[in-house]
Amino acid sequence: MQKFGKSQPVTRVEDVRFLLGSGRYVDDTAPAGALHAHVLRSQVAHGEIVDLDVSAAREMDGVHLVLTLHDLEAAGLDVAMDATLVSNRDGSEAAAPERPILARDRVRFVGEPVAVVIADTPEQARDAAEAILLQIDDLPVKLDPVAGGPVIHVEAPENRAFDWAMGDDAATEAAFKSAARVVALDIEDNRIIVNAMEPRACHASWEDGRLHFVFGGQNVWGIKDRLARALGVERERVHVRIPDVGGGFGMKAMAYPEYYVVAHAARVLGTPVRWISDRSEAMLSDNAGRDLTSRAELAFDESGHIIGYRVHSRVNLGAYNSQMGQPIQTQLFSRVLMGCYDVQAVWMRAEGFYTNTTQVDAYRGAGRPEAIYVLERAMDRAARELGIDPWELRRRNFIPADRFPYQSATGETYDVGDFRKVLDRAAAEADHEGFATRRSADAARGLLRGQGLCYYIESILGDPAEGAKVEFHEDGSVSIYVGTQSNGQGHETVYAQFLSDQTGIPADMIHVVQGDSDLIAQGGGTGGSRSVTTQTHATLVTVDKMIAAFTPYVADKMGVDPETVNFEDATFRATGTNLAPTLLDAAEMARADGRVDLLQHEARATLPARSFPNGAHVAEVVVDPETGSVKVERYTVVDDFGNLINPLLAEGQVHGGVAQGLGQAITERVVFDEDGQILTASFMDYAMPRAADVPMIAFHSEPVPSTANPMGMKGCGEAGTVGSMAAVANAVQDALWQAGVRQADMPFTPNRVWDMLRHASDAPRQ
Ligand code: SMO
Repeated sequence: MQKFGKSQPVTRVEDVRFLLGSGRYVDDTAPAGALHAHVLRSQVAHGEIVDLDVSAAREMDGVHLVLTLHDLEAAGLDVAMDATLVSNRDGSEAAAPERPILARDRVRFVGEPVAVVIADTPEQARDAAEAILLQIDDLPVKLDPVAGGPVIHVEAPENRAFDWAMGDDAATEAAFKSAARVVALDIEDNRIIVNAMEPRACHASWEDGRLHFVFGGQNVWGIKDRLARALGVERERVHVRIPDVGGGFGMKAMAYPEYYVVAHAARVLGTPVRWISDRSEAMLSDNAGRDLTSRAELAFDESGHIIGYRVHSRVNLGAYNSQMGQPIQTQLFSRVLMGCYDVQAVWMRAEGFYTNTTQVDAYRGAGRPEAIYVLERAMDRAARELGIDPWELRRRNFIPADRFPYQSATGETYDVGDFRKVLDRAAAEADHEGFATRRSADAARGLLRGQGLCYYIESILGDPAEGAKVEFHEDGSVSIYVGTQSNGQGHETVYAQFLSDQTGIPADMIHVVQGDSDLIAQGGGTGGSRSVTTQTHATLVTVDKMIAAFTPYVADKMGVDPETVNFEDATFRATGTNLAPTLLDAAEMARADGRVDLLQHEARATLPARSFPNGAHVAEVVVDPETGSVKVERYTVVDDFGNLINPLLAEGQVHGGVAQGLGQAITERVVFDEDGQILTASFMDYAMPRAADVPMIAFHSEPVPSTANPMGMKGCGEAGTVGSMAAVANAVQDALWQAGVRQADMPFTPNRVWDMLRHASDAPRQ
């Protein structure tokens, strides 16, 4: 069954709903009469709670309940939030200090939840929260993520959560010893706030001893398990739903304290309870992204071939281990440590530190953008220091197309790739040759133009297994139940399109069902660019099973031997009969015959291996040295995503991903004052990229079909972010190099760029 050639740029069916304002997000789905929760948060970054008195708040108008950690523990909740840990390089375990649902004795960041008020109206809840007496004795604040400083957790006396390493230390050391040239660079990867359009929200109600919990997330089953465990109820008694989601980006993949408290409050009160974060609250309490500094070293032989690579990162985890905080800048970073280059002597070390800041966790790409950012910034620096053209340096070190499958130094099996072909296409599409002319034209006007290249690779992550169920309804429509979760990416369109391609069932007759733990028993959710590949794989296996199940039935109807029946061009056919039923026809007959077993088909399937999206991003920026302003003027992407179901939606994913990486590079920055107060907790102070900041992004596909799955797909959800940070930053560094700037770190806001230029004015020019 080879029908993947049907790649069509179908527009998104769900956009009608979203663009007309008829999307139904979490807060739109709260039951009438639900009470409102408001969270009292710490206003200091570090301190001992010496008094927490909620008695006045409990007496306020409209207040039904006020909860502190003490109340949760008295009710028997398991209040310790879980986190995945890594091992230290000496074999010991990483630090695992408790992260309680609400603060216990101490607060460790501004925005940490301390108590929750449940009242009739949001205003009453907020007023009552202000009536809570919370007295905190300040402690010294630690913001700089290096060892030492005031101790945040006794479990980590140096504030070091982990000291993790991977690779071949001895071989890498030997490579550096024998190197003709070594290039080193320190690189900052700035903290960002995720800023989903829809802030985090949830509501909970209990009926007949069952919890019905609705939230904005990326997976219903993970939170189902967590709520069951924390609240001490059987799994079967927890029902989780996710309605429309206004952006997840990894930030919404994780559990948060509010979810447990709202579920518990609804149980205590016997009334539905709802909570929605406001914007500044989100900026204080949502998991942040990135926030690490790295030293990268590349060892070269005399011909410009890399013979060794070493990275040492210092990672700011924030105040607590978030759910995936530890693995991201360690294990996930290491997956693509050496990118697309043929180097085996590699070593990385990552130290994670606690600070009095909001916890840091997954942000679109989760470790892969960070790794590629370090590598591709270092490659550009190496090209300069070695006097080799940056495009040529990459070509020279690429894993050649005839070397696949390729075992990477960090244990990944890259299935296929043709990096040189993709890069050549990028040179043509970006008019690389014309750059020198454009640069001279700008120079004549006193402007600095720079070009930046990033060649990225990423691996799809998450559970390689996924399930699908197809159900035929009486009205002739079909439902497909999926275990992945759209956060706005267009899954409804793509999954219907794929099932239609495989079966001939018209796409507009197919309804995609997602995000309901009562309707779908198991699933992997969305994250790590896994959705389309795992979900279509499960669909493919389900369709095969469905056709096999229908074949004997249809053969019987046709009066032919089942061996002679083929499913082709959307119909069952056999020689010796004029009957050629479609699947919908066959389902209708089966229903009439009472063959209910033929009306539902389901299967789970596990991807045989991971696939590796890769591609080239080329950015051109213009810097005005008078003002420090940076304009991204041209942006070209050539991606190898393997086979595409819907090139239009893949392009949309790239546009969104590039906008996020570009935002981090030129506008977004989290600033703390010396007391640990976030100075950028509103859109007045935190600059998201706007339409005028983002140029038209030219997207091209240069597919080398993956051999790791039957669809030949590679995944595309995070790739735009992975490639864009280094492309934009390399372009800015290229522009500023002409003015003597030798250390250019994101974000390239006008003020920072102007400062870089001012401080470079005495530096020798090249
Ligand atoms: S940052 Mo993602 O949801 O793997």
